[in-house]
Amino acid sequence: MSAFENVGKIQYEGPKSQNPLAFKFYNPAQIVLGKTMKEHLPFAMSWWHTLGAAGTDMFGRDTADKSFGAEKGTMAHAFAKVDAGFDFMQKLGIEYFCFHDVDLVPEADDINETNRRLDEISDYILEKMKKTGIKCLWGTANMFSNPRFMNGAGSTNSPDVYCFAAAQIKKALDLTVKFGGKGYVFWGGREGYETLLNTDVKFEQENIANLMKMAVAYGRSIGFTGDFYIEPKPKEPMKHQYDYDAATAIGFLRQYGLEKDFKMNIEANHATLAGHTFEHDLRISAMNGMLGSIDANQGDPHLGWDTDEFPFDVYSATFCMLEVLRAGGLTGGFNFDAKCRRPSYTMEDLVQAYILGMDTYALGLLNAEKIIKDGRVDAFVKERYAGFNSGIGAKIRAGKTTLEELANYAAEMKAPALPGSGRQEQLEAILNSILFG
Ligand code: XLS
Ligand code: CA
Ligand code: CA
Repeated sequence: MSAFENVGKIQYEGPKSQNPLAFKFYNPAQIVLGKTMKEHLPFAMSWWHTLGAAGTDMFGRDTADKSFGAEKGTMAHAFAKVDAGFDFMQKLGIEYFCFHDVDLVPEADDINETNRRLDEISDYILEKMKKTGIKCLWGTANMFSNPRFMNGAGSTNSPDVYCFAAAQIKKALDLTVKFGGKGYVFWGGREGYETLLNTDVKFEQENIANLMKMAVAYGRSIGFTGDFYIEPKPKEPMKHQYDYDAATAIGFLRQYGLEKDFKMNIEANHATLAGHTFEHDLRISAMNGMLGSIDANQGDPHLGWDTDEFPFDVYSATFCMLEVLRAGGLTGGFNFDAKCRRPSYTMEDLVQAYILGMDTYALGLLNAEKIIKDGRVDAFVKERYAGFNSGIGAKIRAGKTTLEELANYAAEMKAPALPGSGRQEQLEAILNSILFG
């Protein structure tokens, strides 16, 4: 019996519906700016949170039952998770999933046995994919849970551990290719440091870059044509993580010649942990041609850690979708790297959480469409820089000026006029009238 036996296929019922098991805003077939909502919003299920996380925190054990009728830590449980996961995705109309290697099977003491288990489960997953049409968004290797990675994976001080990281990446890439995954993620959870007293940062970063180069070479050799992603995060579990934010990660990729094979996987909660807005990191990625995929979740401004909540903040989803639409869409998708709050422990809560997330992004998309069609915000930004369209401004933009020439220009003017109001409050009011007017 499936854990979601009592849940039927989730349907769109419209904004007035009071049915907690229906979409209010996500209407897959609805056309928005020439594409269906489903095409705009390729949603993915995170294997780890959805089928694994059961509420354990620093102070208490599981509240949810994610045994799916089998004993945890066994292959029977791994198979039960596949059945539950595909049932769940089908009921919600979710087209993709994302996984870490060790989300799929219990890790054995011997990596050869772990790999054998992965072969077994991936055959079964592949069968399910063929039957249901569900696809893989991205795969990754968990290089942070096992104690061997206490000092990092690519950044470890141990060459032996480095080889285990390589072995896991190789296998996770094999699986990603087997599933036809669109992307492969590097999230450097333990790639960072606690104190410079014991750390050679340059040495560690060079080793990480080498590992990534080997991953690209291997991936391309087995037919992986998708994107590699870095998923930035400033801290947690490490005090300082190397992929602090999009700007830092992009600089790293360029320094080591990896920028052609990589894009960003931007997680909302990680951007805010870095002291940015979500849309900031999306903009930085997009303007560098590196906006690949999104981990759709949100943090809590009152808590300083990675709470991985289901997205509920419609303003944030709106600003996100504005960036995504302006960038021409994602090559990846929207992965709900999110978990229910600990007291929301039933399977129905999980279904409702995904409905909330999907509805929030549908609202974000609809709002972004309105803002773009209204045009006032875009027009203001264009006008704000219009001084650079002619005269000395145009010459500056063309890169045809010298510092002396500009200094002489300034001297002749004696003092410039003020540069024009930023009109932030007016723009915010316009936004509200577009959204709620
Ligand atoms: C943890 C990360 C992780 C990555 C994949 O904070 O979000 O789950 O998405 O390793
Ligand atoms: Ca997170
Ligand atoms: Ca994530």
